[in-house]
Amino acid sequence: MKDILNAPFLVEMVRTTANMYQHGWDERNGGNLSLRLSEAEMSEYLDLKQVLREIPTGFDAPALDGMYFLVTGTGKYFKNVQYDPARNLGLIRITDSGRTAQLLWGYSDGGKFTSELPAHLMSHAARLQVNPENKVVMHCHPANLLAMTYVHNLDSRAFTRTLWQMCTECIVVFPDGVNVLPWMLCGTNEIGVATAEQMGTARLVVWAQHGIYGAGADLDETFGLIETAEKAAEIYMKIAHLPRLNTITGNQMRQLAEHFHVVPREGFLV
Ligand code: 2HA
Ligand code: ZN
Repeated sequence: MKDILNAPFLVEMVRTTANMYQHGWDERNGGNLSLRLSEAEMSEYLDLKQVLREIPTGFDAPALDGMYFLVTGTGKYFKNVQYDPARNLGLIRITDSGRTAQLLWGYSDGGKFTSELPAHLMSHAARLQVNPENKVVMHCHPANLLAMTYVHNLDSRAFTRTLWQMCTECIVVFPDGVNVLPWMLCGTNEIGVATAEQMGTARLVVWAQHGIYGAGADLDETFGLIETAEKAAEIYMKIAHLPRLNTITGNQMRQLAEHFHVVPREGFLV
């Protein structure tokens, strides 16, 4: 077997968590990340028949039975993933209608997956229905998006329109917009269900006064999605208290959508 620490998916996961930390999105144990893997990707690195431990998940996710995920560990710091991936990450196979996670690698100090596993797995299931290529669910605490949830109307359409107005590229990068959830208790099945429901119509879901969830086909794309929304929120927080003399108009956004062949979320532009 080849060394899993050299597997492209693991290298990319480590680089992404380090990068997220460096962006200030994942203080202390903040944030969590899951990457769906195929058997083919892992077969050179792991004996998939070797189950180290079985860990109950506490919820149902029948659509994910038999799927594999590389997931950050509960209580672990993104800052440290690069120094000890086997301690801070775990590779699990979902079985038993989603009720059990079979640990195949990682969580080497006896740990387990993130407390936000419900939001991750339910979001994976929701995004897979929209896009079978979806592989990533990413959660973090970017400062400007968080700040914005204290001073901006939390209506998803209003929030999206403001972000779209802040940088020309926004409507092209996330034409589906962002959905915003009011403050809810984190780490629960309830916030998982609510997040997954919102993931049906957008790849970005803001948790008011907490952070953001992003979903995408790979780590790079999902990182870029959150990075773009966070940049827009940064502009907003720089200008919100100043008189606005100029903006990106609806007509200009329509030109962008047409030119870059994207379809803005129904009803959000008008
Ligand atoms: O502890 O970010 O939402 C990690 C979190 C919880
Ligand atoms: Zn969080």
